[in-house]
Amino acid sequence: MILLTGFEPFGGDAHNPSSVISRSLDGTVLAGVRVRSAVLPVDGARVGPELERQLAGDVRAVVMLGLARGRHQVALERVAVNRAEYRIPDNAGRTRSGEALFPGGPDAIFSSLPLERILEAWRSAALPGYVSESAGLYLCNQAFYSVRHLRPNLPAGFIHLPSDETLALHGREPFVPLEWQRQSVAVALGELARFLTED
Ligand code: PCA
Repeated sequence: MILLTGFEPFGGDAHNPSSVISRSLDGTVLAGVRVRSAVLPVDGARVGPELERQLAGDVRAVVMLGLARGRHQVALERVAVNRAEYRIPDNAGRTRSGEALFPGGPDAIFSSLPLERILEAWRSAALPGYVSESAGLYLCNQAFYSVRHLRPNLPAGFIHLPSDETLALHGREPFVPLEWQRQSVAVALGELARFLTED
């Protein structure tokens, strides 16, 4: 089973494309591998235990999704860093100002998803996307680092999504329609499922 996570809304937004998309792909079977979705809290104290709960059982890979307003395209994150510096408080009102997520852990950990293969699959499907070199220092990086640190042998990584048409209605910001984003995530999961079931 592939665990696909999204985040609840945060920062005053009414919705978060990451949880809408992860829910919509729940139960999909790709190359014989089932997708199970979960929604994570934007809460620095609760996200770790929730991930631990979701990781129990037969998880073969993890794809985490999150919103990054201002981005122009869907982005595969290359690296998670051992640091938390919240630019806005989390949904519980908590802030963090530069401390390590796991004291003594490595400074940075790379994604263990097949990034080049996913990029190639997006290009073949005419879906723009790129590899980003920073997932930020907020909850998305925290979830990404936690999974890579706690389950070092599991293929796992993070995809940041831009605003969708609903979020972009009230401001002049770049957006990618939700349906296109959903297709990008589905193509990435399909490629990952093939990667997992090969040889
Ligand atoms: N985006 C935030 C946290 C939750 C989300 O969807 C981030 O980029 O850290």
